[in-house]
Amino acid sequence: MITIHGMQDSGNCYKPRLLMALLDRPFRHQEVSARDGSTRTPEFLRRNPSGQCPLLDLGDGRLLPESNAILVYLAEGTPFLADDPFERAQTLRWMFFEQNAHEVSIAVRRSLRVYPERAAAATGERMALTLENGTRALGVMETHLTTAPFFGGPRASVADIALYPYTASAPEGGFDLAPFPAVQSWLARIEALPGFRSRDWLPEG
Ligand SMILES: N[C@@H](CCC(=O)N[C@@H](CS)C(=O)NCC(=O)O)C(=O)O
Repeated sequence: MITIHGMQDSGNCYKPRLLMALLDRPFRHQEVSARDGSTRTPEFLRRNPSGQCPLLDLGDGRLLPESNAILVYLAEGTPFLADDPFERAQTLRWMFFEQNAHEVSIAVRRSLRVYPERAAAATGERMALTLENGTRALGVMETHLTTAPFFGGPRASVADIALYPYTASAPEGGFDLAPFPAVQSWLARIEALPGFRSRDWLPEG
């Protein structure tokens, strides 16, 4: 049985959980957290030297960190990852965008606002820069979504699953989604997918 080691309220950790729910596949969730030190134990660092979650444990000794790598692995052979090389590359393009331009501003600004232990790092300069960069990333998404219903292809793909969590929680980071109506419609399309679960959902058992 697959185990996903993750923090329940982390968007990066929500991504593989959401894909497994959409695929209706069984898995276990193992809670780990930067706040209780469980991502810094020698045992966890042996399994993932970056000390970060999510961490996919295939149960046969194989381990895979990095949320978007986990999505690509789990989606192989499913409608969430195209076989066509160009469509697959478009999917990866948006997943790289998510890590390079979106997560680093939108998720970071949310964490600076939401987690008290990060308050000291929430300088005025940093808050202004993440707001500017995150708003620009939302604008790039809005432009794309005025011509296409999803990222990476004509149907929902792992690019959409990579982009969904921190876009949905962007208001927690102080981002106003009102100027981005196409992004709001896309969020609603993802939430209407069969099997969709919200971030607070965990598998039973
Ligand atoms: N690029 C990584 C980022 C992972 C990441 O930042 N994880 C955070 C939770 S959202 C974490 O593990 N923080 C704990 C720590 O750094 O100690 C991914 O997409 O998986």
